[in-house]
Amino acid sequence: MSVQMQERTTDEPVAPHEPDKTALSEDPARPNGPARPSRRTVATGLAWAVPVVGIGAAAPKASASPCPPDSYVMSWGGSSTTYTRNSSTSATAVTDPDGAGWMPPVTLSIASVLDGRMATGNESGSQNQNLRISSGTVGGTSSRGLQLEQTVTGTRNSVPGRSARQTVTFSFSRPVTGLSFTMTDIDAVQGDFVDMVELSGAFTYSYNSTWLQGSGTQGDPLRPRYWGDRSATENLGNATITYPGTISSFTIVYWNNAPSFSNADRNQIVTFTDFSFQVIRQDC
Ligand SMILES: [Ca+2]
Ligand SMILES: [Ca+2]
Ligand SMILES: [Ca+2]
Repeated sequence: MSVQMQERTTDEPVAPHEPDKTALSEDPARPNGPARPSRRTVATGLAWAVPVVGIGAAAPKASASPCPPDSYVMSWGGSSTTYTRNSSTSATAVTDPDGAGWMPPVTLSIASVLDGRMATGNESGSQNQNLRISSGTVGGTSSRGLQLEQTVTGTRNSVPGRSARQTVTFSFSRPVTGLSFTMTDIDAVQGDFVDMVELSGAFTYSYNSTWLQGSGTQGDPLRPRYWGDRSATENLGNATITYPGTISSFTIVYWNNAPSFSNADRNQIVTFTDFSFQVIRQDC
């Protein structure tokens, strides 16, 4: 019989609690080893209030233009953005800050591809929040969230690791500069899931290094340091991502690094806060 323990959706208010501080394995190359504290965990244990800031790759400078930048916010659930979920693997968002004014709308196309033993939604099929906007705010922020929800499928006798994954491509209709957003709810529950997040391209990241680790690359994904289910009111699973250069698209790879499975529903969730960015026209 399946235990109905699920990763809480962001719609579900949960009272804050003292987080469990049982450490996960720090080495992504040895994902299935026993959870253990590491020297680095101890060394950074005092850095509660100091976010770690790193650079995923060398960032190009924004292209020169005589035009002042136009600022946009793709606001999940906000009136300035029209969001359409076509399916659990396809969505479109359109934002136009000044409506009929001279700033042109920007369209964001979102497309998910599933590999291996990975499906969208939860394992029992009773819920599917993938590419759905949360009804409430996420990660202790004032923003509603664009959610990814997925589950490993098949036998519980083996863990698929990264061979089961969701790859989400975000494509903008115009090149955007300085794209920034926060990912929330990067967490882990024993026997169930360990959120692993990789991003493409040249970005910087910032998070509370007491709770999160990694640089967001394939070899060193963003991931939690400790077991514990972060709720919608907590910011301990938050990582802020910024693409300082000009990009037209980026990709997220999301997978489950649980070292073993219990009978829990193996769904896992991460969310994105509003996307803020600039468009630099070349024709003013
Ligand atoms: Ca306009
Ligand atoms: Ca959670
Ligand atoms: Ca999560």
